[in-house]
Amino acid sequence: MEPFKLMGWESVGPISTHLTYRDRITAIKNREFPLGKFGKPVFMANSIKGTLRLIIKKGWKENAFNQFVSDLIPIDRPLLDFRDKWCLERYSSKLLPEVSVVICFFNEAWSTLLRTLHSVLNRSPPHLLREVLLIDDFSDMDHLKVRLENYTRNFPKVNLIRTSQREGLIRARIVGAKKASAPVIVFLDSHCECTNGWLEPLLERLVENPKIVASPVIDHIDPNTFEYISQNPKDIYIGGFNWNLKFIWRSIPTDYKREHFLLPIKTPTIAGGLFAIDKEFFYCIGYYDEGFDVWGGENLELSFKVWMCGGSLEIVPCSHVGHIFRANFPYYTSGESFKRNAARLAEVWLDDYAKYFYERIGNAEVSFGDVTAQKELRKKLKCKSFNWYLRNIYPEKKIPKSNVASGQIYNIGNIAVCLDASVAPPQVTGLIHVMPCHGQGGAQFWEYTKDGKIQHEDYCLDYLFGLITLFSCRDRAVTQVWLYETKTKFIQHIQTQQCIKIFKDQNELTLKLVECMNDTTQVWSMENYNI
Ligand code: LR7
Ligand code: MN
Repeated sequence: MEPFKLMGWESVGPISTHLTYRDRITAIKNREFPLGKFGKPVFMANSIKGTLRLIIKKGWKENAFNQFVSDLIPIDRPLLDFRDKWCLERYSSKLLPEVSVVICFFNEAWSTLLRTLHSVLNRSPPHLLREVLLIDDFSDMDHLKVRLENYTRNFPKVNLIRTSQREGLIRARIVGAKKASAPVIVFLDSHCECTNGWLEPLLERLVENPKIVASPVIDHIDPNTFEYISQNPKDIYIGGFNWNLKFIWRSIPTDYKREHFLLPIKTPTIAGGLFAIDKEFFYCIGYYDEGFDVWGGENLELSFKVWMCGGSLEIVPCSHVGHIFRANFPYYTSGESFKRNAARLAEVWLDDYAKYFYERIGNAEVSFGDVTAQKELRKKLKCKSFNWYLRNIYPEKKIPKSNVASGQIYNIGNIAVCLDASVAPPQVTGLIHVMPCHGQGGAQFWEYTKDGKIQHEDYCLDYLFGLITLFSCRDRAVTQVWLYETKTKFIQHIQTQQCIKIFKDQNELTLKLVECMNDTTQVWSMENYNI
């Protein structure tokens, strides 16, 4: 049998190197050598081959994280206490309300689901934890059937509830909210780890004001090594959104005033998976829109609704919960269902600002169903306008200006190709591509602004180190100024006086700046040109 090197062993005790991987894994499973202790990473050698490699691959495919590593880590692994002394002295569990913790899951791995559960059971003051509701959203994996039923039976506070059809996470959460018996509901994703003292600071906010919806700081659990990476409390992110109606993380505005960096921070939006809410308040604002399918949009719906209808959202720096951030979905969800959710959101809550969303999806017709009930609720609750929300809650949010042009930018010579900003999100700064035009906005939605910028969200077409790239827009950046002339249809870079040309590079299309010349590879069309 091939030797199997699982790095990181050094940290858990002496191990004889001649053991085969099976022996080693047995040893780990018998907890002779607990891996991932205190949130430490588990590294695997790249050279693993054979059956084991296939098992690891399957784990990634089914979960979009390294299930093999997760399975080796105890379901109740200890974590470090990340709390600052300030937090330790400030919070106690006295005089706080009881909670129902609701965890919805669809085909979650055994180890991650149970690690979530045990972190709740072990790290919540028992007198505050009335129940944990596990909502199974019609999973079909075997381990979530009888095995899970038998397991949860050992824990009187744990209640396993199954939906009778796949509802999607939004309606599954509503099922949980309706079943919850405690006065406060705390939602968690099914692959989280709560840290010591996570609950009390959240509840304290709801006691202060039941219309506050409180989110913990969401720490990262690495999807590959399962390292627990705590966010620096001095550098916490809050929520925002872009006009595609997706949630984004952003730094705290520099002029935001707080007496202490560990005090709760108001946030215009929350990421959506992890938060505490007063049950009565959640009921009053109509839970979520039940017309939302599978995934997405409900976080902004809740955020807009809470602020506009008299509540507020906060991130509480003394409360830390880890979440596995993964790069893709392990389950099927179509762009269409997100678009439908977003359209419902825009129709009900965005007033005139809905047009910016529709522009960004190519002004496509979306069949979003019936939203009368949601509109009536908004009226009944006398909620404020979206304009009020933007001015008072999210004043930093840039309202799209009236632009010279907006939409796709396509090449006349190759009429089917468009400028495309789709670079993987964390590295949005990067080379700009040309791709087949799809007419659906998104990464092919550009604005040509009055000051000569060619802009996608907060990123601008730039010319740096001899490359046409995408870079954060800056007010006085000379490298970001372009002239589009309606007569020649050239896109000219002002600083260098050169024009954008398409090159064919071994079947791949690339962009370069060259001397301006009347050639169809340099001729571009900007949609909706207004001046
Ligand atoms: O059909 C489904 N039914 C479910 O019950 C699909 C999913 N789910 C469960 C799933 O098992 C998980 O527990 O719903 C939960 C969330 O699904 P994820 O983990 O695939 O979503 P995510 O972490 O990628 O997405 C974030 O945005 C979602 C938008 O709908 C939800 O609000 C998630 O709760 C949210 N997660 C977080 O806020 C954690 C922080 C990450 C960020 C940003
Ligand atoms: Mn998640």
